[in-house]
Amino acid sequence: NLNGYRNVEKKKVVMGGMFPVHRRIASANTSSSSVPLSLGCEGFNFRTFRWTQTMLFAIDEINKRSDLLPDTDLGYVIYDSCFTISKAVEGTLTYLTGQEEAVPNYRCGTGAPLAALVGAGGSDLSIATARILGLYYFPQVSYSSSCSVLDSKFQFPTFLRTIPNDVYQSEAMARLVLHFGWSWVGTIAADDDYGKYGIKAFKEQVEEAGVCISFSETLPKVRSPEDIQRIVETVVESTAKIIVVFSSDVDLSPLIQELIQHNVTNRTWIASEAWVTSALINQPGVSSLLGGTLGFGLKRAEIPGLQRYLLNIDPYSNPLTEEFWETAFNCTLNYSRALRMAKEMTKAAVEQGGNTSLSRAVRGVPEGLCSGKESLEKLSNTYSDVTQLRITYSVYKAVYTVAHALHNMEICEPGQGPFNNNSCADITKFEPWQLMYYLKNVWFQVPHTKEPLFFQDGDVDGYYDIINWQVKGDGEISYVTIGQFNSTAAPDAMMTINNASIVWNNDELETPRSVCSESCQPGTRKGIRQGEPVCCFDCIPCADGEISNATDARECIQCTEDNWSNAARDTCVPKTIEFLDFSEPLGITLIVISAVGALITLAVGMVFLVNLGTPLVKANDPILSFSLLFSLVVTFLSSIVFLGEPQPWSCMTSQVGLALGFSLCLSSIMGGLKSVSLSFFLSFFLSFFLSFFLSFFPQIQTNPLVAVACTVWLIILPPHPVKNTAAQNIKIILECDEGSVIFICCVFGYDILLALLAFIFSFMARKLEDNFRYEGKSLTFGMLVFFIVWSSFIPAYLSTRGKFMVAVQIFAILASSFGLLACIFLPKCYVLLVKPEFNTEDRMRPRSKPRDG
Ligand code: TCR
Repeated sequence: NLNGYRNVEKKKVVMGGMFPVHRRIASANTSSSSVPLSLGCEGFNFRTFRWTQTMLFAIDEINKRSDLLPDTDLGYVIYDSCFTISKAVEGTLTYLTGQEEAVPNYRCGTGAPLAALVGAGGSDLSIATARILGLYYFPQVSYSSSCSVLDSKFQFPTFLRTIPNDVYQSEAMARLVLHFGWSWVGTIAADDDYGKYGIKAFKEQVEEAGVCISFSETLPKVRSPEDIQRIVETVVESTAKIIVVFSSDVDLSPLIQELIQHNVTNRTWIASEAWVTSALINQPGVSSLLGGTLGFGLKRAEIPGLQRYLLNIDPYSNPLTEEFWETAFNCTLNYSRALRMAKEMTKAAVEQGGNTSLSRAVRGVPEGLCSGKESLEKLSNTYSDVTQLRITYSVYKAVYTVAHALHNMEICEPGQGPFNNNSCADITKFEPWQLMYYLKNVWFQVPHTKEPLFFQDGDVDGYYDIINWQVKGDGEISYVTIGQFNSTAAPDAMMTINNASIVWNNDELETPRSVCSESCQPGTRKGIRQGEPVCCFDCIPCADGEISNATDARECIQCTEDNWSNAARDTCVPKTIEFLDFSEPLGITLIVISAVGALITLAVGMVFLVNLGTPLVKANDPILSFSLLFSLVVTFLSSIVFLGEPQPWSCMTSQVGLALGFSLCLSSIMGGLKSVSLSFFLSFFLSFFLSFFLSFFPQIQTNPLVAVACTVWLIILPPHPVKNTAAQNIKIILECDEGSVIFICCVFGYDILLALLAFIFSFMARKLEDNFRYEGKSLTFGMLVFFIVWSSFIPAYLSTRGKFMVAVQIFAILASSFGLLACIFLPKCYVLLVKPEFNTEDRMRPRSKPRDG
């Protein structure tokens, strides 16, 4: 009585259908002491049962049509794959071999040729069945197996599907994540081909774009509270606010229940197509967890008449409808069947006028019994909910695909067929590969939606609605389509999203952010954290002299030599230029001191000039005295040239002036001493030595060697101003570079030699002659001052920085010049100005042998 044919004369073809009507198989009896039986299934799934009924509805529709398969009636065999590979394989083998079907699989129409198998459900099931069916080149049209591996025509030669390949969905997800700038996401995948391949493709695309995966978890296929608990902990602990879930609703629902228990909120979930509109997930209480979810749904369609068909289901028509009814109304039909039998018996008995005891039993209907007349309309059940016909529509398309292929086979004109010798296939006894030919080349418009359907390598185009879960006032969630993804569009137009219409989790107005580390501001650079993804980093401030002017800079940039980083380290600013200026207090002081020094020297010169004829002046070779005074003026004035911004001329003048000034000064002193030394005690060698160095112009005492050396120095490697950027970071010190260290060493080394000699001679001369005693003493003293000043100069000079080095230099020059001036000329001036009575020939003449007299 399962005969689905309306017209007995028509040809018959049977179509197979396989649906995961149950969620799992009943737990196995592991004892091997008895014959193993095919396991029963449990967990009735209303949603997938709707798909089953949709197949029957479509077949019904086709059979009623006169333009599609006019001479053929479609029958069907339905198998329950129970969401399990073994059951799917079992069903396939049963289907192919035509053996006794196991309850609750049911068949309508026997003895007719088998057309394609519609379905198998999930990808892992389809992969298993497609391998078997492929052996016989038996076509399979799937409505929900979207896994990318199924597109291999080599492995699955007869597999076709009306659901887009998951590569499109993974790409769409990746684009969605990138669209909102999320760089830190967690992923959860089902432990099947759908989840694994889907999430793999997503990860690959997203990681290429620089997004990091915070965690990747796999949902257990079989109940495992520990695994669920572990995943919950990961989700709670992770800082990723975006969680991408590639899983069917059945596998995901235990995790969702557990997350609700843990009150997890403030996450945005990205749903794959399999759970995006699932009533199993969208149950009361999920709004705080799943509100704001974004996901991808297949094309939705209205199928007129489907709802009426679904509601008009006859509970008694087959074992699945019975179970459906019993589950939906939580009652049992078995009793009522028994009672119906009892009723009939009663009727018969009454007709026979006999015993009435049975009729009493009929009246006392026990609790929990279904009448079979319960109203499905009042029961709001996923089964009869036709608002989200997505997979359902895919099932509908799959059935029509097979029907159209059969139709094309049926209308084949003999002699114009596609097969050998232009033959046609006979619809009453065709080979599977012949139907496969027609299936591959099918092209039709789906009824009601007018969507054209055709296969490209067994696949259809990728089209998805982007669905947002928006929480309404009463806590219920509505699915709002906020955008589309279309794989056939141009790459940058594939995804369209209306950002404004999105409602985020907990009514947040702003797009949630999900980053591991906030981006690094200018002035800092990214510092990787060892062993963590690249999205997690520390922001390390740039070092002195380095800057970063962009956010998320990987490296700091070194400022150029003349620049230095500002306090914020985001721009290079010019270094401050430093030199000892005339106008600053220290500069002014130094100028005043040297000017005073020069003036005093000039004044002394005046005094000497006035007293030119006096014995004191005459006694000390006046020319030498004046050249000494002149050299002191030169050194005083050359110290002024050290000040101010160094210029080529000032560098040359200051260095050379100083060198020449000192050498003139020291040779004048030596000149005075020479006569002393020579006339009194010096050996031949010393006199030769001295005459070589000093006595080219004995009167002027300026050694031409020094002048020559200085000229060569100025021509070859002149002292010049340089910017010293190395000494101090934030300043450029303008200073004079000596040009040639060798020359400066030679010139000043010569000065030092002179100074040493002068010191030695004066020290010795101090005891020699009475006349010379005072002179010798004052010279010794002057040279001592000179040495002390310059030897203390060296450490002072080395320990100062910047413009103060110049100041130290000037101090040394001034101090030594003042020292010489004071020691040599103060006593003389004293005599000349204060005690002129001492200025007599007598006094100036050497005392005759004092010790004798
Ligand atoms: N493809 C999945 C299974 C699946 C599914 C669904 C299961 C899809 N959509 C909706 C239940 C409800 C998409 C697969 O395994 O390929």
